[in-house]
Amino acid sequence: FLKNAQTIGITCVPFSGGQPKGGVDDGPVEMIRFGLVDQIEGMGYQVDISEGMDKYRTMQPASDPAVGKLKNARYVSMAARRVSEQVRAHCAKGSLALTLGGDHSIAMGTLAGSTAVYPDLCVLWIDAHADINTPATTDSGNLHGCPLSFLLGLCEPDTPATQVFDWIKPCIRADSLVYIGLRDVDSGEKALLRKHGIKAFSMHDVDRHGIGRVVEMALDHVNKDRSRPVHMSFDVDALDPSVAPATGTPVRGGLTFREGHYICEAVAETGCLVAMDLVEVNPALGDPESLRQTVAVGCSLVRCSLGETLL
Ligand code: EXY
Ligand code: MN
Ligand code: MN
Ligand code: MN
Repeated sequence: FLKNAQTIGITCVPFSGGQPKGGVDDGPVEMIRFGLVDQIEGMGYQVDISEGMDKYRTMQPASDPAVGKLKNARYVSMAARRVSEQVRAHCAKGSLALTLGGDHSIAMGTLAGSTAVYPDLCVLWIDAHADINTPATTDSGNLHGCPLSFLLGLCEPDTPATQVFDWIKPCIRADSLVYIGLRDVDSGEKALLRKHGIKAFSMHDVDRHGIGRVVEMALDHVNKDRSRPVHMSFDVDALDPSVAPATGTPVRGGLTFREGHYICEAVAETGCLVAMDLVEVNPALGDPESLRQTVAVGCSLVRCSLGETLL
């Protein structure tokens, strides 16, 4: 693959069906309103924006009864499928696929799309949460807590849930995934991480080793020679709520402003980034200043991942 893409293919996904709180569907438009496209163009990139973002709002089925415990399963599946097509098209053109969410269930689509073009890519999942519940282990039934179980092929086979998501084929190997930022992981998720030997750097590890060493260890685990394409899925709730307050499932004790940016800078330095998700910005939560701060930090993380702060 070609390192350092010169075109950024943006997919806006105004979608909130993977969790119960309204407003996260307005994340993309707020980041665009903040000037993200001009900022990216100002860095010298071409920008190519997917058409028809409003379709995500209108594709909700009239009836979507629970599938086992899963809520809005048909809606999530349809939206993610469309995301996968848009991300796949950007990657196929050699553009870096940047997806603005929306809740994290849309990563079923972003990773299905990116891996269709780059089957050998590795995944950095930056999050307070592990998002690896299966249809059986989830307590909440919220699909933003589940995308990785579908992508890794960990779901219990031949259930109604696997039928609704039958278009998702396992596309990520357990040893090609690494987490940074975890601090709120369900017991069923911990068992899955252990069972499949998935590498995870929690906030405890960040405290212990420092962010520089953690990112180096994470990249060494999945991308020793810095030669594989990288998909970074960045959930803004990985950051401490004092830095990114406007998000649906905040957890205290998160990454500082600099730690979050350091991760993005180190990824930019590899030149290997082919896809990035920036998700879970919810402009409806909190006061106007919380909103401005969270949108601004989301845009800043994107720019840093594209090399803004490299000298
Ligand atoms: N583990 C919890 C659940 O499955 O409901 C919380 C998940 C929150 C997921 C946020 C998006 O990262
Ligand atoms: Mn809205
Ligand atoms: Mn998440
Ligand atoms: Mn999260």
